[in-house]
Amino acid sequence: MNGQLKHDSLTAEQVESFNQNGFLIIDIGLDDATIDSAISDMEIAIEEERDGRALWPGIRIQDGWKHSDAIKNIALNASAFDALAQLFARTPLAFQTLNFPVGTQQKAHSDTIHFNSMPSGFMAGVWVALEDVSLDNGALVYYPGSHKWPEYNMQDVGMGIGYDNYKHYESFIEARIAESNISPFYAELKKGQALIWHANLVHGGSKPRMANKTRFSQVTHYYFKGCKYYTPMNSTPDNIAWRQPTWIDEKETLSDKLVRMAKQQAKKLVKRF
Ligand SMILES: O=C(O)CCC(=O)C(=O)O
Repeated sequence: MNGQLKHDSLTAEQVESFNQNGFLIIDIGLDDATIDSAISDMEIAIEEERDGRALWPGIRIQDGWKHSDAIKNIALNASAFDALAQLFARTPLAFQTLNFPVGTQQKAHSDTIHFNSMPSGFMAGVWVALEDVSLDNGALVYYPGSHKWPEYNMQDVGMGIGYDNYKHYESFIEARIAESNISPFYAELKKGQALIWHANLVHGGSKPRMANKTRFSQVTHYYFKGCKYYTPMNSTPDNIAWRQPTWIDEKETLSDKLVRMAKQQAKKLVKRF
């Protein structure tokens, strides 16, 4: 991300609300052309993957920014960077994009099980609606204030590390939600709006009320400068699974960029004919 970051783009009330609730909804000024291109790049990627099948809840495109300028531009959106810089008082570093064509129905979790930092908590997600989102097409669901809970890991759950035990983590979080009496909120965002979540905010994807409706959306994950990064799900106190993230704004060589653009154009042409 080039250019100077602003540290005053949010009001004091917005910062306070983020600190209290663990999320903030903002407008990040995306233009329709960028959103439309991101969707059309997603459609190409999905077509390659789905092999005639209907769209299914778990489908997602990971790191589409490597192939799509529009997805990359959303990940590097200046308003999102300014807001994150102000909220965390460090320089944000985008490291992963996920694009979803339909509601995910993902169970409630905190991103701190997947991504954390030392010092802890310097991670955030920015979830962008690429079309209007409602309960009909499966809104993001979140639990305000849950970012103040402990950062639960596999040792808290009483299980060994690794994805095989992730379902036990999900049940553990479900039980914490039930005890907490926190009511779920649903992010019914308008196209172009963004929801910033704190790494420890419990969130997931609600079940769409209507089948076969798209819910084009993108989440970008950010770490912050000056930390070490790791994967709690695969870590024990004695053996930390460190991450070496690839930052999204790392420069591409000109030849790589030309090859990538040529491939993108070829795919668009194949799709058209
Ligand atoms: O988009 C959704 O429905 C949920 C996404 C989510 O939970 C995540 O990306 O961590």
